[in-house]
Amino acid sequence: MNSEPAPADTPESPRQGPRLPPGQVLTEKWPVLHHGSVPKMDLARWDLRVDGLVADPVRWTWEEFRALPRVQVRSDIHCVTRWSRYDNLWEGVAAAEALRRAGIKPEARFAIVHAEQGFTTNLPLTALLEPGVLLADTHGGEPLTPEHGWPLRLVVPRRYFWKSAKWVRRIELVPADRPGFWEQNGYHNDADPWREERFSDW
Ligand SMILES: Nc1nc2c(c(=O)[nH]1)N[C@H]1C(S)=C(S)[C@@H](COP(=O)(O)O)O[C@H]1N2
Ligand SMILES: [Mo]
Repeated sequence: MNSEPAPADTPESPRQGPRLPPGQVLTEKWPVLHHGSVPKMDLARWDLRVDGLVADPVRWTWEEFRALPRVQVRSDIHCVTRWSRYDNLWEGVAAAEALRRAGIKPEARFAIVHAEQGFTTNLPLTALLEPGVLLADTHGGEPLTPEHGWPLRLVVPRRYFWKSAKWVRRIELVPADRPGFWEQNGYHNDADPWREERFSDW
């Protein structure tokens, strides 16, 4: 397992190559895929936490989260089940902005993203800090629908879409990598679509 992000993954050296990753088929539909059921959610009880290896663990209510500085990002979706969907317009809060507010400790190397019902996914901290990675609450100018992650999902454009956790509630910064739900169930730890990192070898 390679814990260092590849040099080509850094914003300083954007990936050169085709827009459509190998083995993918373009679609204009937006399939719904997840394990388990769509959670019922009461916004009055919703919160988002950033904790673990941070100086000041934060907990935002929905109102507080909505008051954070916002960004718009247009990005492509690449699902491991071989569909890709171009030009998705997301709006929300940059993951880097949210983490910065909690004060990232130098020992933090990985992030465990926690969603409703115990779902998790893991990413190198550097992957979460890349431009274009955001905590999104709208898609195409409309609030997310429940099945696509309302009220809030992570969007990580440069990884297969299972890393883009729906119904996100917590980002935990940790010193060492820890495979998440799909990563424990046969999916690749790194999930780079241009390297076709679909499934793990173990
Ligand atoms: N909380 C949660 N998020 C999840 C999943 C899940 O099972 N639970 N599945 C992932 C997978 S495998 C995919 S392909 C995408 C699908 O997102 P979509 O339904 O919006 O297309 O969500 C990802 N996020
Ligand atoms: Mo998936």
